[in-house]
Amino acid sequence: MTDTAALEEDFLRIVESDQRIEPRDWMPAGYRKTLIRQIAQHAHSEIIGMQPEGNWLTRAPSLRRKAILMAKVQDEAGHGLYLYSAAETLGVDRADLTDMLIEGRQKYSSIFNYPALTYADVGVIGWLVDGAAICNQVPLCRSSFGPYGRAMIRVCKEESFHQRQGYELLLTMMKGTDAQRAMVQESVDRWWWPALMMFGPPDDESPNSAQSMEWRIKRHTNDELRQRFVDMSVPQAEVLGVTFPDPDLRWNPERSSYDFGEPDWDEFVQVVKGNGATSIERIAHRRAAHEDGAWVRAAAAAFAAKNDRGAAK
Ligand code: FAQ
Repeated sequence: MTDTAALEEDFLRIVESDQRIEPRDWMPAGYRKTLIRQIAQHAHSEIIGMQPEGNWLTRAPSLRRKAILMAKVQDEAGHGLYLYSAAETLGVDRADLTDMLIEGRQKYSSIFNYPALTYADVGVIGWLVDGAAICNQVPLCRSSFGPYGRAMIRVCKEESFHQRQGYELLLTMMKGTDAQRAMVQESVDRWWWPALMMFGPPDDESPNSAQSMEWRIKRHTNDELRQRFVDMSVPQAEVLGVTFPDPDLRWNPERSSYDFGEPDWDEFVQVVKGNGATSIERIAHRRAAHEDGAWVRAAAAAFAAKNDRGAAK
């Protein structure tokens, strides 16, 4: 057996016995590449994902709502930072990842290419977008790569709070006026299908799933998680008093699950290609924030260099 074959066998033994691969362990080049792609895309999503709700911070209807929203948006920044740190353990530099994002060479979640048009969107993003994120990310806590799985544990705890604050906001609005109830329903109508698309393309069109499942980076397929999300969301919608814009949504007693319609996959492809309603604006905003922050990075680097010189004396 060659050295590489022995290393690969050892790697697979660790993965298949549900132990963790750590940054200094040997790993196949494809495993490293897939993780960098997925973790970077995930980190970018958290950072770009601050924008739709961040847009409402100055217009929150009360101090309480503002404090909650500010905490949530700051949490998303934190998630981005844990994830960039996890990616860095694989030998990439977060500055390069940021460059790839703002040059359009790396993706971020399709969901953040839709605008947040009303205050109900803040609640619906918490309920459905964070809800979908949790559904996808709880299994990632058991991802085979140690730093990613451990980052996910904390992220999921915080996402649970995000989901609850969104649902609580919507419950409050649904107890309000007819105009508030109509605003919630209109928002649900716009976000439902994009939320289903967050889970990625259908399994038979998902080029990465099979290998990522074998490596236990992903623990469930895109369609399995999409189904789990639908099953979890329908009873929540009933309690809230809203409906989902899908005439094919109905309980299937044989499967003990809900049947549901097909998302518009052409729209998904267009959004992922950068043709979403807010795609240009999101990247322009991220680029401007990055450029505006250049002085902070320069100051931090100068401070670190000064400390290094002090330590060397
Ligand atoms: N958007 O072969 P697959 C959040 C790409 S949560 C854009 O199935 P994979 C919290 C995919 O990268 C949102 N691109 O890929 C929050 C691949 O690209 P390639 C972020 C998508 O990786 C809430 C190609 O399509 N969560 O931010 C999408 O096996 C509220 C083929 O797809 C994560 O990133 C999409 N929706 O499965 C923040 C979770 N779906 O190969 C603020 C971690 C697929 O051309 C406010 N990621 N693509 O480069 C994952 O679990 C997986 O990467 C999937 C995709 C499931 C997203």
